[in-house]
Amino acid sequence: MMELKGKKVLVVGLGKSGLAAAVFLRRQGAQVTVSDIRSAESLAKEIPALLEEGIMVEAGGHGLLTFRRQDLIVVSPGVPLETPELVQARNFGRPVIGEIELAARFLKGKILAITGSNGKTTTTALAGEILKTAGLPTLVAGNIGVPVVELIEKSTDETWSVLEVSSFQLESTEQFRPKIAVILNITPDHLDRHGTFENYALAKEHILAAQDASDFAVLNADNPRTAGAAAHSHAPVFWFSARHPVTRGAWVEGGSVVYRAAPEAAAEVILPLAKISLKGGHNVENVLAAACAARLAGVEPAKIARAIESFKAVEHRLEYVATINGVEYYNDSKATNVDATEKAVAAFGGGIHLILGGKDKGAPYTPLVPLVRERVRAIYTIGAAAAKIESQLHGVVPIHSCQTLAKAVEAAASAARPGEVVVLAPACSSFDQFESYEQRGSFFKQLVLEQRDWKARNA
Ligand code: UMA
Repeated sequence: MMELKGKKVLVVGLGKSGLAAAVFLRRQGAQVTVSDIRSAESLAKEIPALLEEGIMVEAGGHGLLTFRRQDLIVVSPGVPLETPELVQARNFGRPVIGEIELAARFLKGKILAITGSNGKTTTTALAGEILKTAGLPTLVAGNIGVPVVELIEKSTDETWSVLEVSSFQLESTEQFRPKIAVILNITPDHLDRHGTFENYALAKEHILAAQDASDFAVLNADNPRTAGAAAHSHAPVFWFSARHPVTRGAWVEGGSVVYRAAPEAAAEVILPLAKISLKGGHNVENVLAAACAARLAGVEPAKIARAIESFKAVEHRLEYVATINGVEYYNDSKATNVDATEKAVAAFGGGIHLILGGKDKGAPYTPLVPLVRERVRAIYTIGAAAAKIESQLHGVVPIHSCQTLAKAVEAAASAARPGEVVVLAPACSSFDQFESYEQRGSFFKQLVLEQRDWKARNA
């Protein structure tokens, strides 16, 4: 544990993570300053409470001198490490760590950490539910929406902290050492921040860096990049696969999820696939990963099965919204990259009216072509990425240029026939038109429910 009393600490970014880190550091006796590029007016809600706690605030930009004068700098996940003021501070020998790393230095108990390009929120929530069902003292946090720093005071030596961790958060870890580290899959995402796929993949694989032989790595045997990560693991590797048996770990056999702890051990049945209420083949992978991690945490198969059976989709992740005139509506606003959209499309047999677009993240949309041709009736584009999507998917299926989500829902609702589905799985982030994917998803749901009311009135 590091000594913070009297230390000058700068927190960069005043979102959820920065706020939680600043308050924690202040309570440890540090002299805390927070720096944010947003203006003082837009931080008007946060500033008075911070000043009251004795925390200084620099708003409207990052000052080179502010950064240079610190003993420690704690960065929010959304702030790129290549930000010039951070680069300069590092050149001056100032230690720079992320909010997760700060938390890791104080958190008690064991960590089950989950990363991946897709499925990490669902798998984190599910693993948390399984551990809770088994009666283990469990806290759930991280990229799922709760800064890990907030767990410090609640954690004891018995606690399992089940954490969703993103590439942004893993980029700046040093001592963050999960007892169980899960990498679900690695496919291109966030290239606008990490520059190359290699850098992005390395950030994710950093989840394994501080582990040792007493820990466990849980890796996806079906994803080429995660399978390759085994070579860097200091911890014994357990596998999960939706396609074939694994030497140790979880897989699908005879229509059931099964597990074995060692190559010579008999496979134990955890539950039949038919009892999983989550939709889509990708969720089978999430279930396999969560079940494998939970077995490694010592949970009995029957308790794992009970938690999985009663687990419903997390909001904005292929979430069922409504059925209107025989058309089902699904909100997958969290599908913020091409791979997630492929999984959403693959979850339905056909007749899909697909809403795509938002802020482009630098990866091509062409990998969608085969599935779109096979299962999608029409595409409705929105947001800044519309032109790129339209040119890359041109001629595959009809594309309607809608600009806004409201127009897209209206157009899809009037085109869809009974038995078909309307899916928001945009393959892009939301920041061109919305504050977050949550806001986009909630707005979609509101639009769908308005359609339902309108159609009911006019029936
Ligand atoms: N800011 C600066 N300087 C910069 C950039 C940003 O001052 O150069 C400021 C912004 O003005 C803003 C603050 O930083 O005031 C925002 O910080 P943040 O983006 O780190 O946001 P938080 O509210 O702290 O939320 C973060 C995660 N956000 C990101 O990684 C972008 C949340 O994940 C996470 O839930 C939360 O910490 C708690 O752990 C969100 C996310 O979009 C859901 N994650 C990405 C994803 O899932 O794809 C990785």
